[in-house]
Amino acid sequence: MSEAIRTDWTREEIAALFDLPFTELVFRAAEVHRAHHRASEVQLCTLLSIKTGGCPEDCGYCSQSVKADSGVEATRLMDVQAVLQRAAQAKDAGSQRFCMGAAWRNPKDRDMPKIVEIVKGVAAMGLETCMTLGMLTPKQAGMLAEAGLDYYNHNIDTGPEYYERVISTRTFGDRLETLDTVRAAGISVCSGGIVGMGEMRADRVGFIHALATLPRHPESVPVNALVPVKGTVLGDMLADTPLAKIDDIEFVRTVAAARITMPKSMVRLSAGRESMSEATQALCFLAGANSIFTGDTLLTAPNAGDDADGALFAKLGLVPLTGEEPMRACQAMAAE
Ligand code: SAM
Ligand code: DTB
Ligand code: SF4
Repeated sequence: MSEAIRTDWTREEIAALFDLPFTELVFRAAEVHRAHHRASEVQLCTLLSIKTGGCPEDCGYCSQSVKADSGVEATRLMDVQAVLQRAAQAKDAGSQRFCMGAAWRNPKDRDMPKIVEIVKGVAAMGLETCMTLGMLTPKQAGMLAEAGLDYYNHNIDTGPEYYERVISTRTFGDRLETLDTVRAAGISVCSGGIVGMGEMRADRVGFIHALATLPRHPESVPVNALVPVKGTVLGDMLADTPLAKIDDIEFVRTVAAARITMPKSMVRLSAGRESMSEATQALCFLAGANSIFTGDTLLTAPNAGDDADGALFAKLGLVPLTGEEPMRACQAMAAE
């Protein structure tokens, strides 16, 4: 089971995983999960939007695009102290990683000193740090690395063929370039995407394929279910064609394919949990998801909330992942 980590997956192989009988697929994913992680442990991450709305990009799913009529108010970049206060609250609530998002196409150089201060402050609290700020220059990535940033989130969102149907202001290639820049700076990569944007299964195969064939797999792979926001292109499309909503079983298949192809990565069950049943979430954990966002809010959209998550964890016998790296945890268990 502890086969070598592969980055040479073919689309045909990944399509064949999706085509497996559901129980066979989930069983295989659960086997891979157990070989590389402690299956009852789930990483808790907290999100904060440090700069909301007014984004010049036209991502069809996003409430923060200037093109969306979503009612999200544009704000300026938060003050360092205000961010640190929210990070402290997240730590008190048991979060391991603090993920900060900005509605930018890319940060401006004049924003960087404040961003650097924020990274240093959050890291000093003993939290893992993650930022998602859009495209980066090598110089900006270097500044983040030097500040001690642990992870950079930059999603490829969907398969390469469907990308231009969702976003026109940048290309799939632009996304890959920033991922390269982040890697080259020595920052760990968080990259995933969104399921349920009206794409076909072949696009979901292409999405997993693109991640699983990167020279190194992203350390974190967020799998979001589209949160349909009124006033966004995709939110409105979904409201008009409810059948386009992703089927729960197909969502779980996508999680399982991510787990099997990227065995060591943390697979994050991300946006969309607030409208997912406990049973679907349980299937996702069985299929290898081992990370979630906690709290009542994602960036602008509602999240499941700590009370619901506490109850779910108790019901399923899940526990928060502690600071120990999953692989080291596995090896320690094997040595016992
Ligand atoms: N502006 C930066 C960027 O796009 O890289 C960072 C923030 S952006 C909001 C982070 C990610 O959130 C997007 O890449 C997308 O995958 C996800 N996201 C945004 N809106 C979403 C929605 N309505 N449903 C699900 N995921 C969403
Ligand atoms: C990711 O893949 N999902 C998070 C995080 N990375 C930045 C964001 C989800 C956003 C959901 C919609 C919203 O809150 O506006
Ligand atoms: Fe801007 Fe990011 Fe939203 Fe796209 S996903 S509109 S880049 S904030």
